[in-house]
Amino acid sequence: MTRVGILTNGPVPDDFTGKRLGVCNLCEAICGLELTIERGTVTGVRGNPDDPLSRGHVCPKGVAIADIHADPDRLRRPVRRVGEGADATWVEIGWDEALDRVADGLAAAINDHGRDAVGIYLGNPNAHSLGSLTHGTAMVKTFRTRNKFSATSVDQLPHQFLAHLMYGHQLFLPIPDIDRTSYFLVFGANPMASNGSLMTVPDFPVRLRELKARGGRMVVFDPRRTETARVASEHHFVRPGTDAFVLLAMVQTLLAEGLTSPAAYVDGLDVVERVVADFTPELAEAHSGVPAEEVRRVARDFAAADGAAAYGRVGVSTHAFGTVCQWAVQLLNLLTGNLDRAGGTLVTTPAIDAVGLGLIGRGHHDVWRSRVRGLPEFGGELPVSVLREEIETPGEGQIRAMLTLAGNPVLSTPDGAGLDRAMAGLDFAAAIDIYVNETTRHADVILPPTTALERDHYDLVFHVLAVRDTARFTPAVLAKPDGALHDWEIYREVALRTQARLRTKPPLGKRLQQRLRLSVSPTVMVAALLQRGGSGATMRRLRAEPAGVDLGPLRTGQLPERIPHRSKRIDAAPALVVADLERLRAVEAPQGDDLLLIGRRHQRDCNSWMHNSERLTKGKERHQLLIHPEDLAARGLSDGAVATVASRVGSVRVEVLATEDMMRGVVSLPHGYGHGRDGVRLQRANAVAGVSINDLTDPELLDMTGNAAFNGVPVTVTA
Ligand SMILES: Nc1nc2c(c(=O)[nH]1)N[C@H]1C(S)=C(S)[C@@H](COP(=O)(O)OP(=O)(O)OC[C@H]3O[C@@H](n4cnc5c(=O)[nH]c(N)nc54)[C@H](O)[C@@H]3O)O[C@H]1N2
Ligand SMILES: Nc1nc2c(c(=O)[nH]1)N[C@H]1C(S)=C(S)[C@@H](COP(=O)(O)OP(=O)(O)OC[C@H]3O[C@@H](n4cnc5c(=O)[nH]c(N)nc54)[C@H](O)[C@@H]3O)O[C@H]1N2
Ligand code: SF4
Ligand SMILES: [Mo]
Repeated sequence: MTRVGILTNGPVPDDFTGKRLGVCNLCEAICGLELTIERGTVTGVRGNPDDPLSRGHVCPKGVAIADIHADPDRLRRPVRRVGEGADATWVEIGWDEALDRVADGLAAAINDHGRDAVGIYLGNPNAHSLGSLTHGTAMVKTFRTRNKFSATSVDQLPHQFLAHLMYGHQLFLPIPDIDRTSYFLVFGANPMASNGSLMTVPDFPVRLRELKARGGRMVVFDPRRTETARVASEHHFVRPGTDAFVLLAMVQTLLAEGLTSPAAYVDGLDVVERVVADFTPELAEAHSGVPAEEVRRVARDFAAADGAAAYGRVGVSTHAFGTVCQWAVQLLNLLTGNLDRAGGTLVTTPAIDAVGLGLIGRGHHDVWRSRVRGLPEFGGELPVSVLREEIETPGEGQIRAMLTLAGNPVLSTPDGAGLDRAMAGLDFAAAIDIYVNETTRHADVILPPTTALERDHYDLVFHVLAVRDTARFTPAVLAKPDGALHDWEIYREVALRTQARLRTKPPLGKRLQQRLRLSVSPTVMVAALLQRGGSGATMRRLRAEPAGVDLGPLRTGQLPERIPHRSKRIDAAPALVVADLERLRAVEAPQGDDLLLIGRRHQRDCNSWMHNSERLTKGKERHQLLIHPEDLAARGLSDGAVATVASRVGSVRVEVLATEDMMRGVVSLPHGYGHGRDGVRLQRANAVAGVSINDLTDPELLDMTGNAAFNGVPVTVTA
């Protein structure tokens, strides 16, 4: 039971002083919080030790969560832009006027130019808001535009595409059983800073310590000696963009040396054996710089371990061969019998099984293509790398109006500077966001919802991806202020008011159905879904146990029954992925002295926002270009100098920081910086605006899915 059980079922009164449980929604670790409240204001934040998943963990961002609520820069009322660029001013307007203006602007684009004239971008925080998950996607559906984009295609699209092909559902993602594994093989992830991704693993540092204490090992492949690499049992530098060679050579080694023990429900292993035969460790060495003998040894160690889990994340997702990398990661787990095994990778059994209940579709591929470049959709979305050209290229289906939901694509997607210019030319733009940022500064109207502390929360997505099965419902801690709207209420109004203005409306029955669907609150939906899920974690129970209900360690013996494919079999060799090996074979081993640019995250950064939080930005600057001292000297530059970094797409001027943590030939910039643009309204902004890595990344560099290949962008660095 909880230690802080008082007043858990409604917002605290204005004069409340005491403790309250809360939740952090700033990353995938979903930590439970214990808040200290003095006269209605949050004055202290710590991790809740009674949370069965996060066990008291909290990071600096979580501690800063109340600062967002208190932030004077945050929008609390709808605003309308008057003027452009540096001269723009923002005028507060009432909700009715704001919603009508948005509906007018979007409906005009549709009435004059057709449905595809509205482009929509959904940013990362949508996955972290209950109202966005229950109502945001429903609103987006009412627009029926083909020009739908999200952070998925600058992030985990390869995982979803592959899961769809191999297992039959885009979100059927086996999770490393970190609490029991004895060999954790990590490619391109830095959970010590990121707290895990597609693996909800709060308290990673302690879980890793426990792993090592039971004799387990963590082996990391990364072009930078990261915070995670430093605490690993082994770290191997790998040249950016070449992991597919290394991973496939590991698969090849397993097969060549007879180290495999796959389950009976796996098809296509003969094909795998045939197509990976020429991906030898020697070829991997030539491309990646990882010695062939090390590739073989890691493969053998992996196969020999009693419970081993391979895992690859952003470093090998936003990658020219992201899908092939994720395929090889799945194969390592499958071939060694580690899928569905304790200490291997396991499917979760959440209280609301969004996959099993069919709340999220299985995914579909290439049902339509982007108008200009002809890139295929996946799951109803186009790769965001085509957004700029879809705005700028005239003709039928051109995007005339944009709606962004909790997103900042000007900083977050390839060639952000180009997108920035394109957005200035739109007929109309609207944003649902709590800040005037680099993207929303182009909006005609911004609609700001309540923030995390003011709304009820259940993690529909991240319990599905967690290293332990738990369930937790967190009622809003603070009351919704007068004159504020929750995000789901904004979605309902935007959808209904826009539809009311369309010349061609859907049939009345359909519209009534949509109105009803959008008017039921997220909390009521969660209660119904918990009931349907049948785990015993009902809403009544979750309200009585607000720290969360423990449903136990991830379960084994789930397969083949839970494989989403109707055949209940796994396709180990999807034809589309196998075909991409031709492109990989055509890659030439590196030569010349171009540097390769990669990204990074820091424990106190939060994608493209929160850079105005003093708590998070004080101390040493961390926006610099990291570069190996010899690479720096070879360019006649000294540590701390300002250098020009240039790619095919653009250039930036930024301070360099010499460090032997970088592999030779590789440089690193964090993403999410570059706040120096005109008209961005952050009065509290830290003096360091930094530069945007995405002014250098290239919308032409893509994975087979169209996912952005941020890592391994060729750049020059000059004085
Ligand atoms: N080069 C490079 N680029 C990258 C990456 C990389 O590693 N390298 N990473 C990529 C990845 S993984 C991701 S997920 C994307 C993220 O990029 P985006 O999808 O752009 O998401 P954020 O940067 O998190 O932007 C969030 C916006 O949402 C707003 N916001 C915050 N909370 C709320 C809320 O509760 N409601 C509403 N309505 N708005 C809110 C914030 O004000 C902010 O403007 O960036 C990608 N870009
Ligand atoms: N503090 C903090 N936490 C976050 C976020 C944040 O902004 N700040 N963002 C959240 C989001 S949206 C996400 S998606 C997750 C991401 O979670 P992670 O994937 O763990 O995060 P990154 O730090 O981007 O890790 C990518 C790693 O890949 C390495 N890398 C780059 N290129 C290559 C390559 O070609 N090969 C290999 N092997 N490695 C490469 C980089 O050096 C880096 O260490 O983090 C989440 N958590
Ligand atoms: S690890 Fe993630 S969820 Fe936990 S406190 Fe930090 S930002 Fe919040
Ligand atoms: Mo992400």
